[in-house]
Amino acid sequence: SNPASSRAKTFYITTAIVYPNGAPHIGHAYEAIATDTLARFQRLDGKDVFFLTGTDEHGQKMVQTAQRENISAIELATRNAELLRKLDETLDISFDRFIRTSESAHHRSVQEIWKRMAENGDIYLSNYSGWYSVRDEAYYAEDETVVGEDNVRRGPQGTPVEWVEEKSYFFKLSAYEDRLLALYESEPDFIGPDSRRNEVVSFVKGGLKDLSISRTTFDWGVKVPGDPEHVMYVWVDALTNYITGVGFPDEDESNWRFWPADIHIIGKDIIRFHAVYWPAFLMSAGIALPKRVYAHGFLFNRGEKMSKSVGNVVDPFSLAAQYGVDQVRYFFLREVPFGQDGSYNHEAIVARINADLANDFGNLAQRSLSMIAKQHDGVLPEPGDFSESDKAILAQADGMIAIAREAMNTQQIHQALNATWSVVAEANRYFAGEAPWALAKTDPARQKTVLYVTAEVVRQIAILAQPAMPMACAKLLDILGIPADERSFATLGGDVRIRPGSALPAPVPVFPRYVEPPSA
Ligand code: ME8
Repeated sequence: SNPASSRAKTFYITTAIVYPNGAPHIGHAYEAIATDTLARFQRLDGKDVFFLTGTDEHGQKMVQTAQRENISAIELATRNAELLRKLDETLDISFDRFIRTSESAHHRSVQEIWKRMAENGDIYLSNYSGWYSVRDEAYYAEDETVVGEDNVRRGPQGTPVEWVEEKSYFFKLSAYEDRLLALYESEPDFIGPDSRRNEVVSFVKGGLKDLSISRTTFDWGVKVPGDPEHVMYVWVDALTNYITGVGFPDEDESNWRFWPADIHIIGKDIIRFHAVYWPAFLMSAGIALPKRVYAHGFLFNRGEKMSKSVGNVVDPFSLAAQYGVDQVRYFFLREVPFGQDGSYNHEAIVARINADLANDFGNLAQRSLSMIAKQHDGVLPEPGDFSESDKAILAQADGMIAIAREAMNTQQIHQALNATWSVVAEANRYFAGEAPWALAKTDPARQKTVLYVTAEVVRQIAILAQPAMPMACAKLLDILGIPADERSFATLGGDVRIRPGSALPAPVPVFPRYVEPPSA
């Protein structure tokens, strides 16, 4: 037999890399949680997954913030990169590699992609003059900017722009217009969701100008090969992290097998860099293109943009501490259709915790398991023949995985959870309808079947909800007596059933209600 043919299919997924110019915020937490959920889903579904995340440490924004704080750029980057790693740890983010663009391996990788683009004839030296937003680290055409009532000229994301004139290397982006349009046409899934795809296509159809890709007014970046007076434009450096992360330029490194990436998860504000510049750089360097770029929406606190001046910046560490990690993960994933903007507030979070988790899923598990504990000495009873209602609820549970797979393959995380929670609701109706507490006296054999069927449905829900809520589901699967090596999606769909006769550990509540702390 050929060992290669039995090897699992690879799945390479990335987040955007974060500017470590401040402490990580809720938008960063949101992107990490969603990407982690997609990664965990594929792992449990049998893929060989590589999940990359990290920090984007160079550029003018970092230099300016460091100057304001009177520290060096590397000190600023290190401090905030450590905070981001701590946040990832707190939120159970299962990354395989955390990359920092200040690493020497990354400098080497970026210099190599530059050389390949130059060898292809796509880089030339000239003079740049135009508008630049330090906050977006982006160049804008004059007609993309407007002067506000405050006399400040701003770019399309609302950040101030300044006039820049300097000697600069350029990338011949204009030469890639037709090839990019052909890419969007032949690979309709390259950009998602559709609204973002349309935005990119019309931007490219509007005409592409060559892109300034080096700066000489500061030196915090990757040096241009052969011309160390220039550092590379931070986006050339940043985008390249996705190939450095799997070993570029060492194409015989074992992780290189993960390239091309299956998906880059990013926010909607940086779609242009990922869906226009990045494929053009890769085409120029002769490197395979990622299969898909998916942009999520922005989060708003009570519908308002989070900003330091408004004072509504919520610290993701305190959110996790207040509500619980799995609760926060579940809330964002279920509440916000992935790809759209979303809003969060205390009442909405508490409603999800108490309704979906404590009442619906938590109670179903707790009531059935404590009946098994008290009335059956903690041993999962042997079922009798299945009735029509048993078969109906089992069929619903068996059908979840196919629906979830389809939703997750198009990043519709909320739809996978919706489908799962509709089975939670069905299972509650089944449990209430069968009334096993009454059957204990009237028909004990039937009660055993109902408890068995309920435990099997709870098992499948808990297995399928692991990507969203890894800790809580692990705890629930522990008290269902499911061994660690029987928690993958291969056990879903009805081929495998929970085993009767096993002694279960004492049930503990997994989804407590949120109770308001007493006010001071
Ligand atoms: O853009 N809601 O870094 P970044 C949801 N370094 N997502 C948000 C958000 C919000 N309020 N605010 C930011 C950068 N994000 C670059 C990326 S990738 C090669 C380089 C998202 O720290 C944002 O859209 O400003 C991006 O995907 C990520 O957080 C990092 O943002």
